[in-house]
Amino acid sequence: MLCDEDVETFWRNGVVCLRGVLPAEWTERLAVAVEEVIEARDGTDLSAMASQIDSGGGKVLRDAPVPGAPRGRFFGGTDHWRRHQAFRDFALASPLPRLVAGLLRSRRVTLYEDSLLVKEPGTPERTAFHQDMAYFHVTGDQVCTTWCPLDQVSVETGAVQYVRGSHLWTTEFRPNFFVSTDAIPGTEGEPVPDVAAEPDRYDIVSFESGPGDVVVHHARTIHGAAGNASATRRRRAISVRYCGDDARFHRRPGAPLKPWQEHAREGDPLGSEDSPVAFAGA
Ligand SMILES: O=C(O)CCC(=O)C(=O)O
Repeated sequence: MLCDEDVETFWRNGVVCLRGVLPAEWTERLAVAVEEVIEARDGTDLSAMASQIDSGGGKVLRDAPVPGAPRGRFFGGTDHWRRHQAFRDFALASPLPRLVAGLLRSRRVTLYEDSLLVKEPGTPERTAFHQDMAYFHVTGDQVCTTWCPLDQVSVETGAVQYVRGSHLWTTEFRPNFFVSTDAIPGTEGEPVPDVAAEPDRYDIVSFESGPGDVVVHHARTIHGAAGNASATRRRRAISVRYCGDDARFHRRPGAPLKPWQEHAREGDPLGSEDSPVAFAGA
């Protein structure tokens, strides 16, 4: 399913689109689970969070309202694999971990987290450009995110945009509030450049993709997305994030901690029940 060129593209550009690598049985089962999660409101209304940031005087990124469309919402959630069997199976038993092992050139792959990212039609909130590593309490070069669309996605509906080659930059960036360029207080590093404000300065790439395709980016690759400017088409996606052989626990001050990370020690290897092994090669 993976060829040498995919692996080389991933390491050269910091992102690669793998076409048709997830059988429909996986994406269809996940789509049912996603509706259950949305119905149960098991996550965060990021549009509501954006309004709170507005009220506090922060800078939220929004596109213009979509004519003729009701205002859509950006709904997100994290670590559904802990609560929902379909998410757990998707992260641990689908073709994803093996693909990741190949791309990361890693013998072993552990699960870091999953994130649900749904932009309903007419969602104005953009995803601010950011670097995943700034949120991850890990260090290492073999760390990545797999972005798995459940709908046909274009730039118009919020396909993720990646700054090609930015995984090679040596600057450490601060995490932001995802719908805002404002950095999370207490975090370390430089602010992420405002890529959306000056797109011509950057080598930006994005992919039209659909169910079965997976876009994999390196954890240091800068990326963001527009809102969903379609009046009718949803943009449902799940990101599953994985670590390879060289990843170790590394606390990043100010970045949100998961309960198990409060007790982890600097340099600990991953692979406990909180970061389960998803693939182990020979
Ligand atoms: O889906 C989005 O809008 C952003 C995705 C993202 O930033 C991620 O999965 O790391």
